[in-house]
Amino acid sequence: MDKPDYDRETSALLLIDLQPDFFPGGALGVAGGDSILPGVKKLMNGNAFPLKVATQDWHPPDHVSFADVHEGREPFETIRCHGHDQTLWPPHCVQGTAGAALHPELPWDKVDAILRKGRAKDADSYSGFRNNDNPEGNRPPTGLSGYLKEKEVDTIVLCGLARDVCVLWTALDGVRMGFKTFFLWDLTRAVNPDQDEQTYAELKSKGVRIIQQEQVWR
Ligand code: VGL
Ligand code: ZN
Repeated sequence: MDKPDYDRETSALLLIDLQPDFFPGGALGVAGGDSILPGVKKLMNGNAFPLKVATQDWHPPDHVSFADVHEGREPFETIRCHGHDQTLWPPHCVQGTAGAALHPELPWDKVDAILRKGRAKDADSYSGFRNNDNPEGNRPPTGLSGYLKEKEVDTIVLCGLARDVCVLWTALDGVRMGFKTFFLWDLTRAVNPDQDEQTYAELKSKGVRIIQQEQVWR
């Protein structure tokens, strides 16, 4: 398989939402999630990337994305929120709970920075770069883009959960923010695998490059 064309020195590995709540048995468990652990661990322990950054979904107990805070609503329904659609999820990644922790089987000592997102009660944040929205109708940045640029990163390579939600949104924002963006397809899994074809097509059409884990190992 061809190596992707980017400069190792200016690349960063982005580890998206690797938290027990997104793994099988978790509050919002993603089927097949456990199967990405060995490959993710290998990249975390290896030297393919000079910088490694993680995101951590980190919600208050009454977060707007939780179905149970909306009278009569069920998980996976959609509501209107700040003028756009918001999927309602089972409560997950509640600040300070075991399900919200960084996955206990991964080597977190190898990670340079950890960014918590979704902390405000009334706005969701799928992307590591910007909130989904806020009551004023804009998408405030998290600061991750500035951090990476100050570290002279021009290329980001993403893995984690979930393929069709937070990894997808972070990749699309990565392109919008000017990063050469790679998506490690086999080191992600979807909440809704029926969306895979659509996710793949959307990534491609927006300029995200889709690769497999063997392409970065060295
Ligand atoms: C995620 C749904 C809700 C994710 C986070 O990490 O993909 N999905 N919050
Ligand atoms: Zn969430």
